[in-house]
Amino acid sequence: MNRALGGFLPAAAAKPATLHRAMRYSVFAGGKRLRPALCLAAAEACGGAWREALPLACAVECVHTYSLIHDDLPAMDNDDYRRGKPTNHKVFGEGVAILAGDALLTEAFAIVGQSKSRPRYSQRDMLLELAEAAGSRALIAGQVADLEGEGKMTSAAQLRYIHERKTAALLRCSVRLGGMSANAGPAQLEALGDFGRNVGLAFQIIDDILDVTQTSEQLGKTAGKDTRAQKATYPSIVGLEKSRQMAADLTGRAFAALRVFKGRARALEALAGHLLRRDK
Ligand code: GRG
Repeated sequence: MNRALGGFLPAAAAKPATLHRAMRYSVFAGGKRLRPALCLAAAEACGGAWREALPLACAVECVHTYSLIHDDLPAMDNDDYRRGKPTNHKVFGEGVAILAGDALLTEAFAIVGQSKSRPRYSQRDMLLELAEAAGSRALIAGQVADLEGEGKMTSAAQLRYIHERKTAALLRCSVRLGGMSANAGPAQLEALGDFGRNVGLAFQIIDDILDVTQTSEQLGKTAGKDTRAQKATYPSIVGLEKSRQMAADLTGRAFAALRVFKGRARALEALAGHLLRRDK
């Protein structure tokens, strides 16, 4: 993944070097590469070769990294640490951090534009898949609802709205793009979407749980931030135990969605299991 990402991104020395260094700083800051892993595993589940899914996996990671850089900005979550390192704007300044995020988002579409069409899916289908997940009705809608909800009473339904968009949309897109790279049939693509959505929701609930149960050192980012920002989280609305149960139920639903792959989705199963057990 790192080699492929390094190949797609402009070299650090390419002009404007500050911008390209800033883009690379966050892309190579030590993220878990969860979305790319899901993308490659989905391609394999559909009988495809993971190499064919690499460009799409890189594109999703670029969108994800852009969203983290912008989320950390003073105007949004105002965070000093991400992935155990100072956030992009702390190192490069706010202006360059905003532009590095913009450039990564744009680069993502350029990368999809370089990937191959498949018999069932054109490049246009793949571009639209990513655009929908990253756009104003999904990822950005979730971020807006999150911003507007700070300090206000939030219901469990509103929280689900936020998580489905802010977190689950890009995870769902990752597996669907992996499936598209393998020319997945309609039932397989539907199953991958279902899997991605449930894993995405479980992932976010676990993220909320870790925010209140782990230290900043363990997480590599500021722990306890949600509570201090008076952000609604699953633990704050339904409690820790119920949150754990909900994450386990969602993971169970994600596993159930994989039945259609008849044992060929082992990597996806392993990833979902790992997410439920993770401690950072
Ligand atoms: C700025 C449009 C815009 C959106 C920001 C990504 C995001 C939306 C906010 C960051 C805060 C947050 C809790 C988002 C939910 C998704 C999530 C859990 C991101 C962290 O993903 P990981 O753990 O990160 O996969 P790494 O660093 O491992 O890649």
